[in-house]
Amino acid sequence: MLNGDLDLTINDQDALLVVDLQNDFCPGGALAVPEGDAVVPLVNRLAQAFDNVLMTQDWHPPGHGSFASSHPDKAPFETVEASYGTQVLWPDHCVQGTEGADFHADLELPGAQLVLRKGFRKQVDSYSAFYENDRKTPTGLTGYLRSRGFKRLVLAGLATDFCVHYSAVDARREGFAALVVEDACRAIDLDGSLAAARQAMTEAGVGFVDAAALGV
Ligand code: VGL
Ligand code: ZN
Repeated sequence: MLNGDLDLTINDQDALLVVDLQNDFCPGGALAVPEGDAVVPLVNRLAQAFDNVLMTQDWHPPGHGSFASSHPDKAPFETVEASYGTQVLWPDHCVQGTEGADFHADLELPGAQLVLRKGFRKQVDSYSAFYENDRKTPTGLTGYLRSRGFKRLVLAGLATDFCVHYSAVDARREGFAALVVEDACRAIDLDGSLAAARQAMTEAGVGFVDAAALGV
């Protein structure tokens, strides 16, 4: 682990963003991330080290355009050309109001200050907590973080190569420092997506640490 000149001291201008720690992304769920549930105890401990904890919740209407079931003759993990570009098709997951969309039962973030729901527009997916997959429609997170005076986003959760990746890169694009706590994330790793995500995050100036480096 190369920490370079990363600031490893957590301060009140840092926000911890806990990404999509929901049942459907955990073993037994509809879009299970290998070992997705394994990060929950570490995320709980991390949260205690931060004054500010924010969460995202993947939150799709039934029949969402990112579901393979919405496309005749398509199977999960194939792709489709959406109006905004290539979209991976997923098993139905995180449908609004279902148990699969609930947060993992062992997640203990009583002080979380924001739950940002994303992916609620039927025809547009949203990996990033900042911009939907058309890369144009904002979620409002930039304004929230700016008006609260945050300077850095520290990311944990699921999945490293999709929602964590896009959120971290967009945080940089919006002018925030971004730090991914690698051992508090797990990846889907579809066709080399983890390696590609690491490279994209590195090029965007995202830092990587393990929780221990932050004293957790
Ligand atoms: C995610 C695929 C589809 C994620 C969400 O949270 O990384 N991945 N929806
Ligand atoms: Zn989703």
